[in-house]
Amino acid sequence: MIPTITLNRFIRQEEKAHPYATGELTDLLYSIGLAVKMISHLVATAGYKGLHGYTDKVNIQGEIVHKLDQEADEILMEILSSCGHFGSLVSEERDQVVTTPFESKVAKYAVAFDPLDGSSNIGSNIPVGTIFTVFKRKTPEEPPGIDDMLQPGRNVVAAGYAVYGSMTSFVYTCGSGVHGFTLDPEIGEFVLTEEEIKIPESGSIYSVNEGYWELWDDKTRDAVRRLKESDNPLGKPYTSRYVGSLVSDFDRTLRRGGIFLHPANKKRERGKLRLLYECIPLSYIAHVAGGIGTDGSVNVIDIEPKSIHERCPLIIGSKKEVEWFLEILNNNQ
Ligand code: AHM
Ligand code: MG
Repeated sequence: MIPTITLNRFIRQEEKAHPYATGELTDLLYSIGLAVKMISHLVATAGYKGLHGYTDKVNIQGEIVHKLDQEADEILMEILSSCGHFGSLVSEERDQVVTTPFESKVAKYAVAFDPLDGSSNIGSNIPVGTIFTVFKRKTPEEPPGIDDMLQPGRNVVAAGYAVYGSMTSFVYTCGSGVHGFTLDPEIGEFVLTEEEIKIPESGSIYSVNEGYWELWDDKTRDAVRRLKESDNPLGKPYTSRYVGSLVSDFDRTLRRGGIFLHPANKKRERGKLRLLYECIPLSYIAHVAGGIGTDGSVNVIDIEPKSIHERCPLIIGSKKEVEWFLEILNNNQ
């Protein structure tokens, strides 16, 4: 089969549907696509390039920075800076917001990314990925800054992720449909493989790190226990899958349905995952695909972020399982 629709062609077609589009978002998305191809190559060749170790840095989250985290962050930063359409940028690996000089250009967008999600799995040949969120800057007439980034998921203009696994896939949405692409390494292009992905209404998989069992509250424990028994929407035990790499766990949930959760626990009242570049983009994608992402009380895309590295509990997936889970969490008896 000759691949006829590449990622760039598809992005361009989406742009044409918006008569007032200036091409800046298109260019930004092309750049993310290019950076992701470079990171894919980096991940695939890291073993023999001696990149499977750690740097001597600790990031703002208190995690030791893997060499590949740093390299992936630099690739994204270089490529996005040279394309020039962001005013403010947030990376999991950088303490502060990166801004472009206001005088040089009135850049319209604010971008947040997790350059290499799941990097604790590197070296075990488990899929890792990149996640990104794009907002329009809130006050383009003002110099770029942190306010550009502190926007709820409902304001997202584009969100997506790449998974570097047995194949490299790229999934993104600009709000009208979630679309999936697969990297053809022979021609170096992402090729459209799924248009308008929809999360199944319900699924048969639950996905959670049960090592946190003792730290959960009773309601979370009760809901997870019922997923393993028969007192649940499926009427029989769900199958368990947990990769420990959010992009992979989410990608499976998007395609096969069911529920993924990384809830709050006694040690982490707001969970482990990061709001701006993990929970918001994936919840926005889930929302466009017909699913739900919640923190246990409200939809993640309705949360107003207060800081750039804020954390957020995440319960995400098919409507049926997520709504059922919420009923148990919010049942006062
Ligand atoms: P990272 O962005 O620093 O790699 O951390 C986030 C990762 C997610 O990919 C994954 O869902 C989660 O941490 C796994 O956490 P745990 O090992 O506590 O279950
Ligand atoms: Mg991550």
